Amino acid sequence: MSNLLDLNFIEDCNKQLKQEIHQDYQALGEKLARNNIDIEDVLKQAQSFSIAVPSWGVGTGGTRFARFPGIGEPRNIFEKLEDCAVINRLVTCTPTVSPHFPWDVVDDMSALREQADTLGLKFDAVNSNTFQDQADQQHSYKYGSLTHTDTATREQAIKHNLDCIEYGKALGSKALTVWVGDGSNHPGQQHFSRALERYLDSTRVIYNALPDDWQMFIEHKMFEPAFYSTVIQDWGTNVLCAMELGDKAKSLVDLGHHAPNVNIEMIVSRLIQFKKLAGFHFNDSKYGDDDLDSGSINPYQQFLIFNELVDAEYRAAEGFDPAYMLDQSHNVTDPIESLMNSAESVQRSFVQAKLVDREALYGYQESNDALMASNTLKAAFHLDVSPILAMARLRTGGAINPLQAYRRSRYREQIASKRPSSGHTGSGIV
Ligand code: RM4
Ligand code: MN
Ligand code: MN
Repeated sequence: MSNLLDLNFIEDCNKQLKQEIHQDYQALGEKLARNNIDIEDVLKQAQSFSIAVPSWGVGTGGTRFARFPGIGEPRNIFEKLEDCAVINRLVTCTPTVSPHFPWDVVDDMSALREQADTLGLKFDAVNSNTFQDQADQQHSYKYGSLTHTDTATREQAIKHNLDCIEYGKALGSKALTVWVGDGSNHPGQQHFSRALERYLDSTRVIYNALPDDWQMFIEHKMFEPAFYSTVIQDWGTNVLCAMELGDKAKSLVDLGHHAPNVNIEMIVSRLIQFKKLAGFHFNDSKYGDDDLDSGSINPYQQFLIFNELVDAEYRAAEGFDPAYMLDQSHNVTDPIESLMNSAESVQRSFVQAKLVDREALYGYQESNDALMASNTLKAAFHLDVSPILAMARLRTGGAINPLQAYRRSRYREQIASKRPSSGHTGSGIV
């Protein structure tokens, strides 16, 4: 496919950087050793981290105003997988892909699974889509899907989710993520509790169709496309529904789907405590559901979220097994570059959180030493763990500097001639 998948090429890219990275790794190792931390242990933790790439993220995104396509965009799920493989080849922490249906439906799902296998990829949670109409569909989702007032429309939306479970089974997935845009634009337009009752009636049917070893991830979002009210608008409604449905239903946290200034790390803690944390859609935001690159705006928040996650691991919290996924829209960057950067950014927060002196923190909490508690977190956040991340990649056959290697490969330029432009410049969510 490309020289990028060639071990020799990556080896060659790493050659010039190897000496420097060994020196930096050693220096950081000595620094950590002064705090009785073995850098090799931290490295193993870094290598254990993995995060799924969204199939819809490898195409250029857009806003409701316009989309400015890049060159060599993938035109179907097979090409999307090729790009995902390039990402994983270089960063080595993205071995899974989260597909979105019907966008990624193909006639032969087993062929898709085979291609993924060949590329060294597996599938994470499958996503349903009842937030837009498809060309061939009978009932419109203009006024809602799983919560629509019309029974036939609800049934159609339920059927789509059941189909997604079947696609997922064929691909080896173990979870269905359900996000609905259902809501209203005018006060009075929708009866709040009736709409939620309909949601629960619909999702119960979907829940009951889940295989025993599957989970249902419920995703909330405060607003957009509905601008007055949204049926599953926040983590409160989300977790109430997950509790109503049963143990296999959990709440998914998309970082951009909250009101500004909401304490997301605290929501995470609550969901962990009640065994209801499904996992994450990582991205960053400044104003709303901006879908910016993870850690590009507020890396401290991302670290504080991982502080809660690592704390749960440290305390061996029961039922704790969150799924990590990226969910971003790359409007002005090469999606492959953004996804590599973001995967590393999330991995960085994870590793930094591993370096929090947890016993010291608990001590400061018990003695009400607010300043030292805060400084304990800051100490880990300020550590530059780049050498650990680079060494983790080097030892697993990835690139010391993924971005540099990717640009040097000229993958995008090469692939552009094989993938003529789709010409689609209209608005688009992704
Ligand atoms: C939504 C939400 C969902 C994703 C779609 C494309 O805002 O984040 O997770 O499936 O976008
Ligand atoms: Mn999302
Ligand atoms: Mn979103």
